[in-house]
Amino acid sequence: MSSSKPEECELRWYRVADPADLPEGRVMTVVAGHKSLALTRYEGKFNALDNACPHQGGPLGEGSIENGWLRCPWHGWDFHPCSGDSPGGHDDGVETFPVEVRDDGVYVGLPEKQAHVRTTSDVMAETMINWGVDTVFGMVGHSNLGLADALRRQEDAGKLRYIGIRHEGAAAFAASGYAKLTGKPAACLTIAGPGATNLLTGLWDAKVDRAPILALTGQVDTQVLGPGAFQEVDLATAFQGVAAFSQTVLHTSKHAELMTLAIKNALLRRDVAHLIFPDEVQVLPAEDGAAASGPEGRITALDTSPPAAALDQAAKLTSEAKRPVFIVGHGARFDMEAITRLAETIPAPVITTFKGKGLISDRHPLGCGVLGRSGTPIASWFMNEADLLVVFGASFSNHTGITPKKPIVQIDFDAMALGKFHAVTCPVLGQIGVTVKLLEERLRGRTNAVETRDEVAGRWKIWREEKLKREADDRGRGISSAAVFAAMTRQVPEDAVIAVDVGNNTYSFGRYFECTRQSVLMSGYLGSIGFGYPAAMGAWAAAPERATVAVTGDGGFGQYMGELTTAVKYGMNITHVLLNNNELGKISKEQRAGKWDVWQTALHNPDFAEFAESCGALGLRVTEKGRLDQALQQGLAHGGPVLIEIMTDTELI
Ligand SMILES: Cc1ncc(C[n+]2csc(CCOP(=O)(O)OP(=O)(O)O)c2C)c(N)n1
Ligand SMILES: [Mg+2]
Repeated sequence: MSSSKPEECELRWYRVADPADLPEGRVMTVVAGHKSLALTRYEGKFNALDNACPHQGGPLGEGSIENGWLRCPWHGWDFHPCSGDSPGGHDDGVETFPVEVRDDGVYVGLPEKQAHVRTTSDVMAETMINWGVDTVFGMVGHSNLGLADALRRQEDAGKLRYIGIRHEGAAAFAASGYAKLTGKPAACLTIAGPGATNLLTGLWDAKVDRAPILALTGQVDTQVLGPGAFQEVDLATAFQGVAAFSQTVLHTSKHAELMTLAIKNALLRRDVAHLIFPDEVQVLPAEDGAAASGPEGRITALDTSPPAAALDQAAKLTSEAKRPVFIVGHGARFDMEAITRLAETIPAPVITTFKGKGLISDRHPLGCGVLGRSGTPIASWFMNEADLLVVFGASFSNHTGITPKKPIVQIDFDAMALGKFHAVTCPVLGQIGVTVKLLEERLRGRTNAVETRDEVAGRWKIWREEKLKREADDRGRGISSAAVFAAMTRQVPEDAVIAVDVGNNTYSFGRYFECTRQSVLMSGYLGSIGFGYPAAMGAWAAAPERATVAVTGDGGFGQYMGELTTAVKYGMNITHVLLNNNELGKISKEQRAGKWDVWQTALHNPDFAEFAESCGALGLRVTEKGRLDQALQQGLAHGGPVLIEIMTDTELI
């Protein structure tokens, strides 16, 4: 081994097999460092050949030695098992590497690894990091390996976190949950074709709820783009509807610039940005000195003030109103301190939309809970009694049902959101926190508002008495939803992030769970079942220090059950509360309401708690109301993934 030949000095030796592993006349695959090799034993000699057939990359180690030739398993081309030469003197043989049989095994010598040459993918990954996009949910595979390697380098450098999911749909929901919580984009990584199309539902969820998201999809080589190669889907067209920005990365692209533009589009338009990476472009060496890009000089502060006239009118209307009521939506989630202070000085009761649930504590003397179909009678009472609605960052969905019959001051940072479904009295364009402060200055305590705190307390008293009655309901067919969410109200920590799904379980959560300062994430406008669990994974990635809770039904969780293994793999501290009524309960209810037959809504379920255990999580099953608090306490204290399966009555919602 200690040879004086210079080329041998540059070899690094790897032990790849035991001689007994490979009988005479056979071939096997071995790996030396990062290199895959076909190890043959022929005429008493061990030989190491490049494992990739030069024609289509067929794995020669999976071939066979027939009549003195090593045969490629994919297309039957032959190579000499020792020299790697082709028959008939063709020049398409495979490379061979030196082999030594030592006392402790068979060794292969490979040239010392070359220093990594920075690629276009590296430049783009560095740009992502510069923008703070440091979390990626995805699945590695054939057509994204060059880009994946660049992400791996960032992860090795401690600058990025990668979470390998089991279905790309979960990657998009996780990134959507991440963005709904933080306002910042995470990225999803997929292969071409099926991996990319699997993203679409979660991307639509993010888009229609105005959450920024970055989709990075592989693609076949540009050389074969068009005729329909394996896993080729015209991704630009497939993503056209969902992506505000969708570009293919080319050899000639300005790579850093493309990534910066994609992230800017995601962030500023609160939408989906998509980059398509043909296979070979991912590993192109970057130009000498190619600089990564970043946010410096590319983005402005967004704390814009409203026009003075709009502010004057808003202040006049607010100061004159006797019963002004505030309604806050998801868009106001980062400005609640200012809004709550203003509500206290006026005083104005504060209602939230369903997506805004928890933005004001249900214990706050002016907090009235959720308005609309998933809401409380307190909220609807105060809206109906109001003589002015001041609406912050809400989108006026018909689920919320903000009445167009009252005078409305609408404050939003998105001009398109103002007067979205119907005219409002006073549309105000400005960053919400800034606008609220200016409004406060204009008002200077001038208010005609009546004191409503006692009325708020009185309405809560009536509603809480009603909730207690519903908690006590028991038909012997499972626990009532009111009891489940009363126990959750008692047990879930104040700083928790709660990701909910879609279904009767979700409506009941809206109605019965009382928030203090928890953050609630949901699939609002798309209303996709399956969102809850992967969104909780996204929330955990964004804020692992907070307790993370998922609330789903049995139907919704059925779509992404595999992700429980992801939660176990990454040690995600997620407490999953699963309301099992063995039914697509919301659909049965709709069928009944529409006078249809109740048809095909019954579900055949596994024992979810046992399933959780088999995944390596903690699984708890609750069949009695009296066990709810203890199970929640145990689950929340566990510190890792927990599934609490609660057997619920499908009618007690
Ligand atoms: C992806 C998707 N498919 C179908 C639906 C229609 N849908 C809404 S709720 C629901 C039933 C959900 O059942 P489950 O999760 O058990 O909740 P439950 O109503 O029983 O509490 C279905 C199928 C949907 N919203 N999203
Ligand atoms: Mg159900």
